[in-house]
Amino acid sequence: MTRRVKILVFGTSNVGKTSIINLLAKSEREIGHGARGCTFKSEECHADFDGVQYSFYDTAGLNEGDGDPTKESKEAIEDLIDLLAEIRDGFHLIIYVRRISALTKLDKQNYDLIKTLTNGQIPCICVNTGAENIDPINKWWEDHKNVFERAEYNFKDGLSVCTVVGTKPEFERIYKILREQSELLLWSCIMDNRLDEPIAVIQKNSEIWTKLLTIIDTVWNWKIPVFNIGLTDVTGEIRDEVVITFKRLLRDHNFDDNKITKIVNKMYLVR
Ligand SMILES: Nc1nc2c(ncn2[C@@H]2O[C@H](COP(=O)(O)OP(=O)(O)OP(=O)(O)O)[C@@H](O)[C@H]2O)c(=O)[nH]1
Ligand SMILES: [Mg+2]
Repeated sequence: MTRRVKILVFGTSNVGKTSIINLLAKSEREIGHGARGCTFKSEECHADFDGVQYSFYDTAGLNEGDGDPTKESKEAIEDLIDLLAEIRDGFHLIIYVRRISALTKLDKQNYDLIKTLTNGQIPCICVNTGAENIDPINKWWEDHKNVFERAEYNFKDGLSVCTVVGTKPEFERIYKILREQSELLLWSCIMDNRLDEPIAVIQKNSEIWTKLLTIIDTVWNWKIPVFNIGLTDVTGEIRDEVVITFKRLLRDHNFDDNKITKIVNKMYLVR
């Protein structure tokens, strides 16, 4: 068993990713109050439970692409790339966070994105926030998990929880109890489903390119030409060509030259 269990917390903006980490790590990181995203940079947050040390990686929310990525969505994807490149050993578990609601296209896009990135190898649990009116709290997941299965999600497990903090003492009295129940459910689900050893997200070979293009395509709906070559065995020359094309694509989407160099170097240097 490795020393620190690493958990990637992923999902669209404003669904409660930071709130979940605050609950588990007993931290007070800033949470969102409006329509705008709140976490813009991935952050590592430590927690201990049952004698085991955990690192949670809070990510910036990824939102639906409309072909015209905003500054925030560009930064979110760059930041995710940085994080994946940095955490070379990989992760023991992914927590996919969403708010209780009907499944949307965006849910599926984000799920497919994380599945593609991880080759489907790292177990992923689905945590649905906003269960304050459900009794018992996990009933929503129990009642709806087959909906996810039918829609071809492949979660190892899931939960419905409440992670909100009350803004008034009379609200907080109730929310506190619900958060305590949620915390126990979360830890038990994490312990049941995490790997003993991490799996690296980005492997040594240049499959990274195909993955990265898939990410960009998924997140921003960019129209990106498919490279029909065996990217796992590309020679230096072809690889250089891929890099040139990739740089051009980033430039077309108004990334400045420093950022482009930074991203390309990051991708190239991974392992
Ligand atoms: N009703 C309800 N609101 C919640 C729950 N969990 C979080 N929230 C609220 O949802 C809003 C967003 O929470 P955050 O934890 O900042 O969400 P996030 O996913 O980290 O958001 P970004 O960093 O912007 O991607 C805040 O106003 C929270 O109070 C919950 O279980 N129930
Ligand atoms: Mg956040």
